[in-house]
Amino acid sequence: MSQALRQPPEKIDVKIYEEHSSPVWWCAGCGDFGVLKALKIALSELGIAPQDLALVTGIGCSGKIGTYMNGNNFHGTHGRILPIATGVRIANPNLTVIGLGGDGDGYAIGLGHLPHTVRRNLNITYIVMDNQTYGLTKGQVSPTSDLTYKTSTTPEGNIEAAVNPLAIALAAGATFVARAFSANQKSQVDIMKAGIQHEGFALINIFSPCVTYNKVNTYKWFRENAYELAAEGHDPKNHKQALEAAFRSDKLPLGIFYQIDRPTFEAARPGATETPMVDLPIEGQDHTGLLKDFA
Ligand SMILES: Cc1ncc(C[n+]2csc(CCOP(=O)(O)OP(=O)(O)O)c2C)c(N)n1
Ligand code: SF4
Ligand SMILES: [Mg+2]
Repeated sequence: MSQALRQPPEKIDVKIYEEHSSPVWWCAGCGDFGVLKALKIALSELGIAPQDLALVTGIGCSGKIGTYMNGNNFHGTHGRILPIATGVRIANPNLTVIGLGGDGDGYAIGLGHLPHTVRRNLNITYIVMDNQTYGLTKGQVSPTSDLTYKTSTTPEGNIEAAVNPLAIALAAGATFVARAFSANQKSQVDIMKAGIQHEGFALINIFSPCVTYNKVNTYKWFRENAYELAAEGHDPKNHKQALEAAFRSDKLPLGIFYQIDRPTFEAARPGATETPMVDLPIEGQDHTGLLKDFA
């Protein structure tokens, strides 16, 4: 359905996302708290109830977010958020599918999945909580760590150039690419709402400081080095401008870099309008071969 024809959503009480959640074990001050809060607000404002949500989470401090809120949570294996989210989305297109994980999960072991999920343009929102380190395993270097960043595995400083996930997504044919900062609640909520409502794959990279291990990319550092793209008249339909913003390194732009319409995988797939896989009867299908191979 086009955005114009959609009925305005009915807001849901944000407290509903706090029901059935487990105690939060993040360090005090962790940037992921800001992401969790913004996500709950975005979902409540969009009127998406927990039972209509599929949260596919990775392994890392960030990946715990799925157990800290109410919704259907698939806590997968490290680096496999996108293939799992793809399966969920294809099997049940009635769910709002949101992938959530870290920079290590998504841009190291899981990086190979990113361009392929991007070019498929499935209706999935992928939120990466980017703290430029491996938080859960005690602060090793990550694919988005700055050059010279010192860790237990890079005692003399990181000598590898960081990956540029936004540029990778843009080059692969992304229809929605954005970046937020976990301490900026209002703009983060707006970006999340736009990404979730976007018809297609949305990559949202969120700077989410690790206060325990990353002593370089701190809240103060982001406040001094990040700025809002919208303030300089950025056109989110302009691919060249989006790429230029993605490659900017003297200052870090925040906001929606790029958003265009392109048919989703679901819409382009023959038979997409037929009964979703999840509603097909299981009787009459022969799974003995599969069971023999995997059970
Ligand atoms: C296949 C596999 N390899 C390695 C690990 C160990 N491991 C767990 S979390 C993690 C990295 C976490 O970093 P990130 O994804 O950035 O999440 P953060 O903790 O920073 O939020 C690693 C390497 C694992 N669990 N599984
Ligand atoms: S180690 Fe870092 S990323 Fe993990 S909970 Fe603590 S502050 Fe957050
Ligand atoms: Mg990380």
